[in-house]
Amino acid sequence: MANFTRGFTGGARRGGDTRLPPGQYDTGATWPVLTAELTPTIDLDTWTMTVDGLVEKPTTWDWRGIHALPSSSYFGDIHCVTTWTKFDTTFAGVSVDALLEIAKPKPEATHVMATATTGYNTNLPLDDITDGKAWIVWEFDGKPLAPEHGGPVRLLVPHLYFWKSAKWITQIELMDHDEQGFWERNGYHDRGDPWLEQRYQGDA
Ligand SMILES: Nc1nc2c(c(=O)[nH]1)N[C@H]1C(S)=C(S)[C@@H](COP(=O)(O)O)O[C@H]1N2
Ligand SMILES: [Mo]
Repeated sequence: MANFTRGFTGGARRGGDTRLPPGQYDTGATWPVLTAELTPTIDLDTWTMTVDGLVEKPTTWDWRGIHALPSSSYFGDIHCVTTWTKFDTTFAGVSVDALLEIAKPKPEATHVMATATTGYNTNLPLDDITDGKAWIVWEFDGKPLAPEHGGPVRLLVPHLYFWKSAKWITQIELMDHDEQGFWERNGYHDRGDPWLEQRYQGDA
């Protein structure tokens, strides 16, 4: 019988509980797919990403244009409100900061709505997608992001529950107020910090 230590086996917790937010479990090597709508087929020749609303310069990037921006990657964990956490993910794309540097949010902008080509949307405080906390990504583990995981391009906001990371994102609209997106209207929290366990409306 193999002699093993709990904590060093696949699927077991690593690094004790310190990396696992309250109420979460380690999903190990698997990456569950959670999609409310059908996975869309997206043509890279016509794909665009727009930042508009309360900005000085509403801007739309095409596939070439967004790849011309400085690349940026994320290495770390992701947390879904359905209680799985995936450790040590690697995503690559561009930082949302790079897009905002060009579009220039107006001073009155406080929140954003991130919208997918499918109509799925989710709201975020502007502060949660600035200063190196959010990315527009097209690679996972060095390979093109799979369609079921939001490929060709999704939003990644890893410090919040993963429903904030809109798959197939095409628009970030800057607003001077908060407005609820798809899951928020259906009872999920407006912010969704996994460390504060902000799962549902009414949670701290
Ligand atoms: N467009 C879109 N984005 C979405 C969702 C969705 O249903 N549609 N689900 C959200 C939820 S609840 C989670 S947990 C993650 C799941 O991403 P994954 O399927 O790549 O694990 O995407 C988020 N982004
Ligand atoms: Mo989720």
